[in-house]
Amino acid sequence: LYGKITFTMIKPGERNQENIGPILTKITENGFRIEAMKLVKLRTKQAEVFYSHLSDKPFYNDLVKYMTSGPVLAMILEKENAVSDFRVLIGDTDPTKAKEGTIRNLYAESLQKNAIHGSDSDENAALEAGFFFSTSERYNKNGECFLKDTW
Ligand code: YYY
Ligand code: MG
Repeated sequence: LYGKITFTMIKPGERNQENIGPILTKITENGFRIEAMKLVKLRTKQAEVFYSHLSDKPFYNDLVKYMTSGPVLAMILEKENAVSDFRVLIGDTDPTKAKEGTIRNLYAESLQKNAIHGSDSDENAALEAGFFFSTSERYNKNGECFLKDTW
């Protein structure tokens, strides 16, 4: 499992909601399998914990406010080299620097409202996946629930 999953969320906002279809198409066309998915509105505390490693940054409070302003579409995605391949697919954090055709290049509104999150390491992918989903909400490619004995 380790190395084969990444965690993502389509960020809040009207524009992102409108683009959910095209963004999901990009993701699945690039070989990622959806292992888990749900629309969920984060509580302030949850967003603070999710981004706690950025708590000393000047943009932290605004980031937490934005990320709790509406529901996010949270997903666990499976693919070989999921974390690094997905970071390539979403593009640079700053959409003005994101390569053409990347999700952030196509759909971001600004540096803050940059359309989508992607885990930055296998360790964080596992942590973030567990933060949003229980094992009973995760499905392998045979459509089976990720119960303990199948991991
Ligand atoms: O991993 P990634 O999302 O690409 O960037 P991070 O450095 O982890 O920052 C998380 C999040 O914070 C970013 O997606 C947008 C926002 N942000 C910001 O609002 N202003 C910055 N100068 C840097 C990041
Ligand atoms: Mg990050």
